Amino acid sequence: MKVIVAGQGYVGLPLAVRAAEAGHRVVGYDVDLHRIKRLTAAESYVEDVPSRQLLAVLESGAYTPTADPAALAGFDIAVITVPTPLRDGVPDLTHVESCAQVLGGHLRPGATVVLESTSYPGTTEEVLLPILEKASGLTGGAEFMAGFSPERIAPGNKKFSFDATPKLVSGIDAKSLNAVKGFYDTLFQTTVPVSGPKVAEMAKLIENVFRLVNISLVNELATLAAPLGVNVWEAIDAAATKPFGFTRFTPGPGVGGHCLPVDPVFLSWKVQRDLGVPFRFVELAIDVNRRMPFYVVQRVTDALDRRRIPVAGSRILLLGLTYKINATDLRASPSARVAHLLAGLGAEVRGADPNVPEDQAAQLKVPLVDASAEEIAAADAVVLLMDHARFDLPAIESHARYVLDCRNRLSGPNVETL
Ligand code: SAJ
Repeated sequence: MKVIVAGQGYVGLPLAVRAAEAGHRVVGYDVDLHRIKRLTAAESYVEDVPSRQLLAVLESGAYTPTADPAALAGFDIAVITVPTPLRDGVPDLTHVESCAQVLGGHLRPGATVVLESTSYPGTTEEVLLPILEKASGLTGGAEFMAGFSPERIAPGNKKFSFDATPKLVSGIDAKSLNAVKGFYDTLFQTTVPVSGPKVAEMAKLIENVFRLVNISLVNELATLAAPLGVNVWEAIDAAATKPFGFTRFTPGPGVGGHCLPVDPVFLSWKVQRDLGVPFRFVELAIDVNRRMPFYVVQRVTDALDRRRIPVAGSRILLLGLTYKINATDLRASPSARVAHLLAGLGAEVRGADPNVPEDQAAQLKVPLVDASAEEIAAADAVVLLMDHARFDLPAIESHARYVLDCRNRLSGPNVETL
């Protein structure tokens, strides 16, 4: 079929390449000309899509990246994978709305539009559908199909490959569900039909709220176990030996990325707006996670105090600044927050992270250095925030005068654990 994937980011590009490999004629549509230029040159900027894989579908002619809306004409299936960020803590659907407007102009009878971008229950039927109908003059259901199918991209997750992850599919009516399921059946080993878009929209949010709440649980436990004299890491590992009814999460300096700090707010915002009551678990989880960078700073300053070293003027080396282990993304990184807070206290802060891309280093407010023996030995305090595989952990143990280990990877008389 002629497939449009609107939005060629970490969700849209893997989907577009997979659809091209599955035999569809795919147009990868994005409004960012710089991205289109890189895609046309077979330069992938998404870690899960190697450039050689992109080159293959470009050369076969199955995949065409473009910023030109005219290329959308005559599509059979259009998938919307544009960002749904928060703006001042409130869901921002402007990218979805403008994308729907453009697609609506090319919507023909018998075609299908699927929303993949994460949003609150009701978005597909209450926001997307009216825009498509107005822009096309067609009636959803009767003349074109529509549905929601959440993305389950796990950046860098080698264990669950793209097509092996079951895909939820939904439609505004039976015909739409058939069309959406039929399309995804050509890409995924397993598709899971649900009764309507709201169920699929809610399921996605349940997946991420589940993670957010459980991460905040172990984070709060970490702040309580230390003064109780309990090693929370060992206790969690012990609990994780229970083979059923338990999922292991680990404490950390906070929760970053583009999913967990954002998606749950779509649900808590909708509940507050429509029901006038707070979704307390999400609000509490966000509050606990937001405090973790402050807790890390407190632990560092306490350790400096014990050695009569004022935090102002102290030299601190932070190891791992991206938002999650082995990730190359700084988005909403709690480590960057720790750096900012310590610099605000007058510390001379340096960061070391081999995963930070050159073009993102500038947004960090601290100089980036190598995690060399000299840098480690020269620091009054070292903080291991993300235990990237590329770090030499024994070197940290042997050269650091003091290290706060936020990932329970180090041991030694100079090591304290979060
Ligand atoms: N984190 C912890 N402790 C944990 C797990 C995560 O502190 O036990 C922190 C991470 O350091 C990071 C944040 O939480 O700062 C988010 O981590 P994440 O593992 O949820 O990673 P993300 O943001 O890349 O989440 C994505 C999500 N995928 C989708 O939304 C489609 C999530 O649902 C996946 O489960 C996750 O990837 C994954 O498993 O890789």
